[in-house]
Amino acid sequence: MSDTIVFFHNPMSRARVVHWMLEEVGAPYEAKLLSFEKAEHKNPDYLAINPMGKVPAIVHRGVVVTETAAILAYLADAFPAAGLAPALSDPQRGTYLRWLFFAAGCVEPAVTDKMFDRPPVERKGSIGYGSYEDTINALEKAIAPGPFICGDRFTAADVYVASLLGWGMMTKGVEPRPSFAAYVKRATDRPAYQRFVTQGEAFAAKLKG
Ligand SMILES: N[C@@H](CCC(=O)N[C@@H](CS)C(=O)NCC(=O)O)C(=O)O
Repeated sequence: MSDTIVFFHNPMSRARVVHWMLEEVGAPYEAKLLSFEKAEHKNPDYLAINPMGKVPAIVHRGVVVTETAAILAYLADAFPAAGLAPALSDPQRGTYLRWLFFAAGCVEPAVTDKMFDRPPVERKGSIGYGSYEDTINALEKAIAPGPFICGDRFTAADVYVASLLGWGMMTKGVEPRPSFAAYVKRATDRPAYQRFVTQGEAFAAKLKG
């Protein structure tokens, strides 16, 4: 069985987060580009991989992983030499998992609800993220000690949180607080991010044909 990671990708999507992560990990991968215009993500072959018909997805050692945060956690654990997750015995693992899950379960829906102008729900006690303001303020506290979520150590949680904040500030879904801008800059100054940007442009050009 091949050890190469097969990565189902569209460079104008959330799959960008996984692309950056793959560059951080440094393991061999093959990107399969899916055109949204041609609805290639709704082809039966791809629906057999992800019945949601959404990207990203990866297949590694015969197993499918979908959901951006799950893929990040999987890759960090599958390739420990990259040092992108605290070990099981490291108490920092709790902090790492906490904010990785918070990003997927709270930050993402809070920011997308705001971007798409979905009205705030009165019963915030029943909503997982409570309110946009509470979510963003909690995230700001998490990154405040810095430089990264687990202190000096850059992890997969930073790949996700910095991606969400960078995208959120670019699309005006997140206000550009100075602490967010500084954190995103620290995370994206990394060589792996720069490789991801260069390759992403090439992928986008290839899809355009
Ligand atoms: N919960 C998924 C969301 C993935 C997702 O929404 N992907 C979008 C692109 S950003 C997609 O594939 N949309 C195409 C469609 O649904 O037709 C994750 O976190 O990976």
